[in-house]
Amino acid sequence: MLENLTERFREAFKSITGQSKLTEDNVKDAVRAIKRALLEADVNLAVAKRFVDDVRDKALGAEVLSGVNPAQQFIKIVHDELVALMSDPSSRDDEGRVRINFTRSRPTVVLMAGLQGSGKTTTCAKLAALLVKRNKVKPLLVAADLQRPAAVEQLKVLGKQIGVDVYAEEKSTPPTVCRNALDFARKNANDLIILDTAGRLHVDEALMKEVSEIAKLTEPEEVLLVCDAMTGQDAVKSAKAFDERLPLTGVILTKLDGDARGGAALTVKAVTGKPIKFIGVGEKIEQLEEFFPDRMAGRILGMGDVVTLVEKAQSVIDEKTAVEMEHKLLADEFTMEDFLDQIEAIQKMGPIKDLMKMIPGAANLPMDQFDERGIVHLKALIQSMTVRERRFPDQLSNSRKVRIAKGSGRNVDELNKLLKGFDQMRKMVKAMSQQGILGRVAGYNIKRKRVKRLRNEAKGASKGGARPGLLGGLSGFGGAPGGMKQPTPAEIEAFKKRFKI
Ligand SMILES: Nc1nc2c(ncn2[C@@H]2O[C@H](COP(=O)(O)OP(=O)(O)OP(=O)(O)O)[C@@H](O)[C@H]2O)c(=O)[nH]1
Ligand SMILES: [Mg+2]
Repeated sequence: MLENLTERFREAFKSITGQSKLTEDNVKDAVRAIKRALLEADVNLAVAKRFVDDVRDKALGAEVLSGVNPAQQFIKIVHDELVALMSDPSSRDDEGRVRINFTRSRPTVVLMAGLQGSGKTTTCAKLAALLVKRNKVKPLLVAADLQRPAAVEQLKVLGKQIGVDVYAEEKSTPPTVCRNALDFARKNANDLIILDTAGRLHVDEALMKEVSEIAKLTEPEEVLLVCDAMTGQDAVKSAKAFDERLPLTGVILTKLDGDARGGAALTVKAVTGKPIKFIGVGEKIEQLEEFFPDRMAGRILGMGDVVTLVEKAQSVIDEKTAVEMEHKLLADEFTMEDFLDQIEAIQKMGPIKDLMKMIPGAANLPMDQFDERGIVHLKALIQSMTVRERRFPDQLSNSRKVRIAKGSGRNVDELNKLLKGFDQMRKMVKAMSQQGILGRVAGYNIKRKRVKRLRNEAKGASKGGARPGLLGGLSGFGGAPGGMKQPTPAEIEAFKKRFKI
């Protein structure tokens, strides 16, 4: 889904990666690449232009955050602009979920409209199934497409499949079917009716007349336009045409699973002012999802759940621990025990591979090297060392190495690799901390004075033998964008569930 767009954005960020600052020049290059990416995605010119102008202004006006590198800061700006492009707060409830305008005075009416083959009939059934689950409603599907001979039968089959009643009439007209369906729904105790209407190859007068007549007659609470994402700008154009004739309340974008470019997803809201409410991501009944602009932006940028990762990291590492570690490293007191602590803390955050996936660009990493078994082996080796050996791993004799390897069920080669890796890591982290980067890596904007105070406190703590739970253990995982909102309790719960914490 949206692979091409993701790839183009990745390329656009290249000109900023590794730069020390966002400057007029490097921002210009990145912005030009983003514009190209959007145009290739079939985003219309006006929308693309406005988008990159906004990104440029924000990037150049952004204050330098010491907790974030320029590429991350830039990605965050693009992410937020993408979200803004696709969002419509008025179509969301208090929890940020898609709002359906249910009424209590009569069965709620949802009218589905759209071009031929866009996925109306399938989506009627998908939506009914989704709302049964989400809102505990009792829907009725209405066969108001009398254009195509097999349409009624298709809806009946789908209704049967999901256990939802279907209302159909023989030798009738669509407006009559819909009006009678309302009466039937009242008697049948249905609190929701979904009208499946006919489609045409192109927007034409006969089609528009028929659906607007149905809309006038049934006064639907929701008029949803079903659009095929794969048709890009044509989908957007048809949305505009329908919007002029029907009181649209939202769009359902189907076949996003087959859409590599993403132009319709990006521009429907900007061009028509109507929000995407649901997306179709496959042919199966359950493959209809509520649309969340922030998740979509994350998908498009290929940054997975980096925002969640950063929030999670912030909740695990506190500022004080980061500074304590910096002190320990500078004083050469970083031991294998601290290393073990780090490994354990990272493990607590969830399966390593899942965590890796949340890191931008992680798709390019050799995932196999981050498996759980490897970590278990490392732990076994460290655990079979004595406390002294853990503190002074560089002083291990050969016979001690053999003993440690045996005790852990591993071999000396593996132990040597661990020792070498540990030594390299210590050197690398020490070099970083001497440049004062460590605090930044952990994602904190630690003010100089504060560092001094914390450092003094840390000195006392490490003398007393206190050990930090976790080094800015995510060093190299990237820092937290500044000003990141704190996760809500519900988000934390969802995250815990996802990573089985
Ligand atoms: N891959 C994929 N296929 C979909 C999706 N939604 C619908 N389809 C397929 O698109 C085709 C057309 O779907 P229909 O529901 O019959 O479309 P329609 O708009 O009712 O068509 P008409 O009634 O002829 O106007 C079917 O083969 C569906 O399975 C989706 O989200 N992903
Ligand atoms: Mg149909």
